[in-house]
Amino acid sequence: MDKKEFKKKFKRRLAEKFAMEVTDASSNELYQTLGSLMTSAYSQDWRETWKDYRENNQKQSYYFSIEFLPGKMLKSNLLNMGWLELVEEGLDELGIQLNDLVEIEPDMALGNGGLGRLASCFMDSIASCGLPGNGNGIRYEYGLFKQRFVDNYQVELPDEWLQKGNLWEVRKESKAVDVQIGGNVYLKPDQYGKLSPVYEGGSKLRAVPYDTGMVGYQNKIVNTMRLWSLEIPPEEEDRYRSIEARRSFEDLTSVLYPDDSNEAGRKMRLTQEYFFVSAGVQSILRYFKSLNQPMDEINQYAAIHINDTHPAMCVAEFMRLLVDEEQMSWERAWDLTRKVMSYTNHTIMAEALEKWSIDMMKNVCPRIYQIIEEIDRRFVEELIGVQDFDLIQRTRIIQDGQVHMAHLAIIGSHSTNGVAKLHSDLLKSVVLHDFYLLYPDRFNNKTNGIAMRRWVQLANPAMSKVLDATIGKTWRKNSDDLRLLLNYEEDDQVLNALAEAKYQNKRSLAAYIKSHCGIEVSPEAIFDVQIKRLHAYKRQLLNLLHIIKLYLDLKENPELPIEPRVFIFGAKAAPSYHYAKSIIKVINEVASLINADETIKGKLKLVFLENYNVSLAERIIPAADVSEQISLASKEASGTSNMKLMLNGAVTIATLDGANVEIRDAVGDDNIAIFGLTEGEVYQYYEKRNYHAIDLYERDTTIQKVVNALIDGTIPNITKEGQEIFDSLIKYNDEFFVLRDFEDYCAAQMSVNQAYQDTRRWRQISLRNTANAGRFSSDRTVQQYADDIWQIEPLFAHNDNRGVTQH
Ligand code: T68
Repeated sequence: MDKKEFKKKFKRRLAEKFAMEVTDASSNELYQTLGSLMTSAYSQDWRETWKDYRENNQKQSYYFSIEFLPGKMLKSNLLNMGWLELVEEGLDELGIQLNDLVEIEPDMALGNGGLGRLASCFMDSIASCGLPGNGNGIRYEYGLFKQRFVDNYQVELPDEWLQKGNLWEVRKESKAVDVQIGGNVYLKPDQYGKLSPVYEGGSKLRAVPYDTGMVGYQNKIVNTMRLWSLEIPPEEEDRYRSIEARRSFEDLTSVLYPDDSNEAGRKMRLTQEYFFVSAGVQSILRYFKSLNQPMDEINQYAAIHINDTHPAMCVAEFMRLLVDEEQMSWERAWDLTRKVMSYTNHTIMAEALEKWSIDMMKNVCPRIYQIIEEIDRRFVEELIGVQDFDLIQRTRIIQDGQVHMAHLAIIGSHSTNGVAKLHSDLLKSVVLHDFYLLYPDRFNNKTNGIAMRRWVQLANPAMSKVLDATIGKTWRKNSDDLRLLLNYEEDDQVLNALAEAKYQNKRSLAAYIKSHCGIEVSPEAIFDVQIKRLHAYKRQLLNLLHIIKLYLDLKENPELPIEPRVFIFGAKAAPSYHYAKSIIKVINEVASLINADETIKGKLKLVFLENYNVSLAERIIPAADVSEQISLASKEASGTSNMKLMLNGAVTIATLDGANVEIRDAVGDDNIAIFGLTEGEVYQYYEKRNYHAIDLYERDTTIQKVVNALIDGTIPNITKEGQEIFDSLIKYNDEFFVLRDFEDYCAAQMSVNQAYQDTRRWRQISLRNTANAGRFSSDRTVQQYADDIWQIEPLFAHNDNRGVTQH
């Protein structure tokens, strides 16, 4: 399609859909028109991709995730379709700005943070690598809450993302399935003595899939993300006549649980989990049966991936369908189940390791509980006398009245992976050590990655242009080619061009900050960024204490030779996470204090941007000079904002945690500021129990001064919160070693400050960060999953007009 044709089609579609001309239409009408042109253009490829998979009996992977966090899809789809430039120019000629239409689309925010965003990066990469893989999740009516600040406190508002409809989804009524919830199940012998389940009571939920096309990067592949929505089956209408009954039914899948890295342990959450697991597994089996292949070979057609433990019931549901519905023997079914399933662990935080009480599970999915009980019984039976008794007790699925979901996922699958080298090592040596003893071959690492297309090509067109002009365009398909940039580290023209792109991005972020927060920041200052969920282990507090120190130092000596800095935060706290919300309040109050204080001559600014989400990340990341990755070593499984920021040329201040270790390896010690305890040192403290925060406080006058500022009135309006945070450090012994790492962190900050003063050197460091980020592409990650875990292959074109781009 050329520009002329696009404009013609656009005008025609607008007339058909709205009986309007361009000049009369609202941005929303124009957005709907463009979207409808796009979906009709890629649906042909979507249908053909699906047909090709089917006709080739292609093995497919199914990524089960309770969260997906795609953000906006308009530009990403345009880019992947190869339409971006053409549409941008064509619209411009019609007097329409593409970016105005982008604003209309709500962020699709069906996830909390890293875990959901990773799932969406994978969806983009799987399609872009031409791999046959699908997503399976929940179509929440409300996404992650919208964050507002009122009196510097976080308040949460509902995210009604579906209010104006969703362009990209297709409701597939014909593919609906029913999910049985609650009631009683008992086993009854049939005429041959085989036990079959008989269900009594309970209710039936109708699961209706909404499919969204996952458009691959200029390769004609369109995969499917399938999100399940809950409806009342027509035959059950009578039970839901009252408003309350209807509401409590609909509530089941209407909201995303806003707790990241923490289990709420509520019955509704368990229902959500079973709902999308059962619907997804049933639909996989139904598709497989339509292929008329022997059930025994299903592992050659399907790979089911369990993204964290939330979908771990896939193991039991798959067993249920094979044994109860397909009459397969337990042994054969179990063998297949393990071959089909694989599992990724995303955390070592104890409170996030999901467990459900037996009672609750019996209540929500009684048959699944029976099956888990049988898996557990056989697990013990097989190992007793072979393995150490205590080891068996520690690894079994059911313990102390609780079902351990990670145990179910590991025992019922052939692969368990961590998300960065350090994390995978810790799984083997500490967190899942017992399982590593039992199944050493199942453990492996798959370091996370990010969708380069979104995080450079879309988010940072200014830098992309410089890259094209410097190293050619191949990096757009093969991110390893970013390394070619290293040939230019002494080339002042390139260094300046990259710096100019950064400056441009900083100017537009500064404008955003001005219009959204009313705060004036200078694009000449260092933009220092920490963007991630608010959590004690991520240590936003450490960052804040350093800011307070700088502020106090500047108050004492306004001539202090530091580069002007703008500290930028973006973070949501779980609504029930009191401590995290107190940190937000204190950061906001410190911001009010600092930003209004003219005596420090604008050397320091602090901005907490409201409602951090994917779209805001796309604005902040290209403008960042410094990336804060300062979690306590051993706590952050991987992190992914660290990768996005380095890719965009930010210099990282980091602990040796998660993927930071691999970023350090990629760029070398001179191009990153490492500080703080190592994971080994943290474990030593645990073992020896010899950390005493109060000693540090009493000994170190700087720490004293800074920590006291929380309670001595220096910062207004934080009487309660300041005390709470003070107590967490001093009275409750600083669980995340903030004070222990403080001095080292300040030194790292100082070294960054110095490096920035040498402009040329800084630009070189920044270039090296971008140049070495190629390995963190999620194209690489999903290819590793495809090769090592799922054993799926790209579909090769078997007719001429469906060429597949190889990566
Ligand atoms: C994150 N986990 C890890 N969890 O914290 C991060 N948890 O290090 C890693 O990079 C990322 O996963 C991808 O691997 C999460 O984001 C959650 O969001 C979550 C949600 C519900 C329940 C528990």
